[in-house]
Amino acid sequence: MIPKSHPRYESLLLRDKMVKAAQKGYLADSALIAHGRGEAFDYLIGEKTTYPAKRAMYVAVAALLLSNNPVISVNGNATALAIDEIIELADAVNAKIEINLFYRTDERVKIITNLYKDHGYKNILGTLDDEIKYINDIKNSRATASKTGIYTADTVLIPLEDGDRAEILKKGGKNIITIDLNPLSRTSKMSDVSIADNIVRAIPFMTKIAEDLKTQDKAVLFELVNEFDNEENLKESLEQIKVKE
Ligand code: PTJ
Repeated sequence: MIPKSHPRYESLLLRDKMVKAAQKGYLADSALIAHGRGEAFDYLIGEKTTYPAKRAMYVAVAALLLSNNPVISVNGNATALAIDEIIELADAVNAKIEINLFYRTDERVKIITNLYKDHGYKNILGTLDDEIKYINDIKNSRATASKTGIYTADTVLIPLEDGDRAEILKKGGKNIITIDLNPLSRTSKMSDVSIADNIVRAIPFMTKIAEDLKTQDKAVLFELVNEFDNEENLKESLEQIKVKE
């Protein structure tokens, strides 16, 4: 039991979620290392959502709302930290949710599938009984793509991942959005819209933005997307990292 008065309460709560998820057997062995890297970046931005991250979130939500087949790709870490919030966002922007794991095993896919179902989300994709295709140029387990999900998606939201998938999916004509605390990660650099924020803050904020943007004219959403410069925004995100005593 973590006392609420602890100065690092929020951070300890997230660690606890990760430890419990590891005990349930659905995290990758290196998931806690990835979490630690995220923690370090979060610490350096003051554990707050920055202005460039907010700007990227508005653009990301606009892009999701403008898409015909948007998909949220989920791995072990994203599920452990924000399963309910991911389901809410999917509902808000009418996106599908698909399991995509770097360290894919049938056992992990089974546990994660059941978790989404237990949390009220029945149509999870990327499962053992889904029709799975493989993206040619991805040479690891992240190549899996559900026929009705990532394979045919026009926009894919990829939280918490550093690798070559974003670049390859983008080359395949998809619009790629990432949530990654590390603005220097390969995935952040290769994506169309990169949100340098903690997934636990970003996803609920995006759901709120969706409620607002849904009432706007489509022209407003197009303007948001068209005026955005990801490279410039990433530079600003990097400037938020302040090392001070
Ligand atoms: O479940 P699997 O098998 O797909 O494996 C998942 C991990 C996360 C282990 C795997 O994708 C991996 O090794 O990822 P990386 O290459 O460590 O990249 C994870 C990225 O997420 C890093 O750039 C971290 O900075 C970032 N990150 C970690 N925690 C958070 C985060 N970004 C946002 N919110 C976080 N809470």
